[in-house]
Amino acid sequence: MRIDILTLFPEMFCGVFGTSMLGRAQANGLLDIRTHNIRDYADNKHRKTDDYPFGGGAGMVMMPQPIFDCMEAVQGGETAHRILLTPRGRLLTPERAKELAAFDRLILLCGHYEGVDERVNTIIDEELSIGDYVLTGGELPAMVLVDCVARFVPGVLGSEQSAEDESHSDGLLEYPQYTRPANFRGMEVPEILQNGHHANILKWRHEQALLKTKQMRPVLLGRFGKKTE
Ligand code: 4HQ
Repeated sequence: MRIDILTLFPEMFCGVFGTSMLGRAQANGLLDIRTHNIRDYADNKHRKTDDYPFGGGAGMVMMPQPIFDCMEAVQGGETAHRILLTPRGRLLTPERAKELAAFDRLILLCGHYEGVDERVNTIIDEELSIGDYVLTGGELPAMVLVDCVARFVPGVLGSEQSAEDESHSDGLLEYPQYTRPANFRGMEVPEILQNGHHANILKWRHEQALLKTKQMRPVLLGRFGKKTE
């Protein structure tokens, strides 16, 4: 899968996708992540990319011209699913991330300032938000999206590991995990994990996941149609 990121601040991405799982996925050819500086496409002599909002108001708005030209150059006549990161988009969910992982090409547009000229929406397929808070730009949301989607690209996670096992995939939060030592500063690993049978361990983990979800995110139980008793 190829992912192009259109941004005014490509330096923010330096090193982010080169290490750990995504670094390996890129080395293996599973992922190809490229950043593009929107400013390089500004056709005015000062390479200006933003301007005052029509109608007045605080802040600046990203101009359509550099974004349109950047998008056209990067897309290059191929098909790609084009996403704008914005707090007014639909919330990114694990279900949507899994669907996005099936595209051959994604193009992510990171907005800055007070937002982008509304006409940019004519070259966007989908608006996505990573949460109901406002950040200074769409770069961090783009990184979150890339990471979240990449986990669903076959082969990106380790050998037998799959994104399906993880938190949220069954609608529940993760059960508690332990590693050695069995006793750390007097804190014992639950007996069942040390000596329990596999079926009992699975049952215990499910119960713990339900409990944790009920405590921390009760709304998730309703959303995935889970019973709490
Ligand atoms: N921003 N989820 C403002 C976000 C955001 C979010 C991106 C900040 C767009 C103009 N994006 N710019 N939350 O806060 O996606």
